[in-house]
Amino acid sequence: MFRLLGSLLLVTAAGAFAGGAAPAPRAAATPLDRVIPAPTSVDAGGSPYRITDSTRIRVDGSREARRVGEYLADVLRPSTGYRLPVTTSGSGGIQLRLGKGSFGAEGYRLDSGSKGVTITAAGPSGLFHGVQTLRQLLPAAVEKDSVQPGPWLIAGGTIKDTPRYGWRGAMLDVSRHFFTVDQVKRYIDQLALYKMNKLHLHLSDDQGWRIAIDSWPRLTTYGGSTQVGGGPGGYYTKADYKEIVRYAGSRHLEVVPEIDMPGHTNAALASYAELNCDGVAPPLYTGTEVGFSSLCVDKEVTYDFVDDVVRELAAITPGRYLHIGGDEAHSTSHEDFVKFMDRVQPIVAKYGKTVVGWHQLTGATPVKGALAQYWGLDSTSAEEKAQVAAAARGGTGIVLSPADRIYLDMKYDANTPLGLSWAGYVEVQRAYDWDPGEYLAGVPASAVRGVEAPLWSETISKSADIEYMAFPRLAGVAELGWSPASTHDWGDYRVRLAAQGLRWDAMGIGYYRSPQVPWESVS
Ligand code: TNX
Repeated sequence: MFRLLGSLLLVTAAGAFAGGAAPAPRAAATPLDRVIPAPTSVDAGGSPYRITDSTRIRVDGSREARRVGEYLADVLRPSTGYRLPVTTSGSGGIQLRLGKGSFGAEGYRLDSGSKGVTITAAGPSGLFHGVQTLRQLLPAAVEKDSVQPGPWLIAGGTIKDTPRYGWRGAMLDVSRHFFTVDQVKRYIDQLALYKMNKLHLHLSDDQGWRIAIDSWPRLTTYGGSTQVGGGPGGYYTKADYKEIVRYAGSRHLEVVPEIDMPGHTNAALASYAELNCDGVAPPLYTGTEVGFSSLCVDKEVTYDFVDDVVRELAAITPGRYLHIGGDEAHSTSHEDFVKFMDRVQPIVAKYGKTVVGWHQLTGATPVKGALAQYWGLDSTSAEEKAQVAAAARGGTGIVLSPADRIYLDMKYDANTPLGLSWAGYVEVQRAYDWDPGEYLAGVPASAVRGVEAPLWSETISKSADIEYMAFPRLAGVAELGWSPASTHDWGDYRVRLAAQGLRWDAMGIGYYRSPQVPWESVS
């Protein structure tokens, strides 16, 4: 079981002063094992490191390490007020090194002592994740955007850390309500704090088509012109989308774009009459019903359309995956659904991408290498679960998004002003307290690729809404995706989570103050 070091570790900063100037104040350094997601191993001890106005961020010669160094400097400069130059020369201070070790592609090692803090990783993603750990070891005030008094202490010891899963995702529904590039970037920054590495964008649904497709321009100019409740909607130009992809990449997240098919397509059907079986375009839709729309499975134009959309989207997506939806196709017969998926999956492969679908894809024939995203509940039928498990045993990878655990649009309780409750209320403990490795009976552990927290936006229309629903649950999802099962312990987690509240306060994130968490108040 994961054990906390106990109460705050009191350390004296005096030993950290090489120059031995004024006596340093006594201050609390955050224990190394207070981090979320819980690291794989923590070996606390030794003197702390103190960041001062003479601290430098030292990187090796690589461009990637320098980029991570600049990112760290951008995080630390506003609140410390220090210059923190990023340099390739000298020793001591904060060092970011690419090197050999058993870290995996995303893991890292952090060593802290009186002379400095060194983060070592095999690749830039590992350095970046190590930097997120370093951030959490500093006082919460480090997250403020004005100069704070410090002192800026990092407890001594070593952290070795490698993620449990390669898929640690969050989905944002930009269709039901549109979110601007800046709003998406804000969420990306928040996801990066917890070492999440996938941003799944739900780019099309009945209420709006949000990504420009040059060969079918009315998808956005008309199909993107509204949203739930009848607001103005919006869409991403290709340049906007590329900017989201670039920004996500700079935070080591891969964008997974979704075009939901064959259902959830009213915005497309309204934009082009020929996509409808009867040749008649329905009106735009601004309600919140699901399951009433379907592309016309028997028309060839449908596959020309899908080919164009997938080709253009794949061309601006450097990531490996393309999500084709497939959920709630209630107005498509089973036979048609299978026919449709048999035609569409090879199109995704043709443009070099790996298919991801909602788990209804397992009711058709997932192509080799496909991933199915499970969004069922405890109460989902044994038959449906067995179908997913059989696909998993046949080689389909599973990403877990159980709706009654990690749907971020579910209300916390009856008083939550936002969100839905069709999957029940999801309080913080319920979102955290389950094991992805053992969640679905009959699914081999090796088939589980990770976890993803969807945020559907029927009731969500601004950043403050996103944040209230995501925090604190998102941190728990991140821990499920990153930390070894052996660290999983609600009693410890809630204490670590409580400390995060101060960071969210410092960042201006308005989170849900769950009564299940012993929040710390500002000191
Ligand atoms: C189900 S989950 C949906 C979405 C809704 C969501 C609301 C899934 C694959 N489909 O269309 O927005 O519930 O919670």
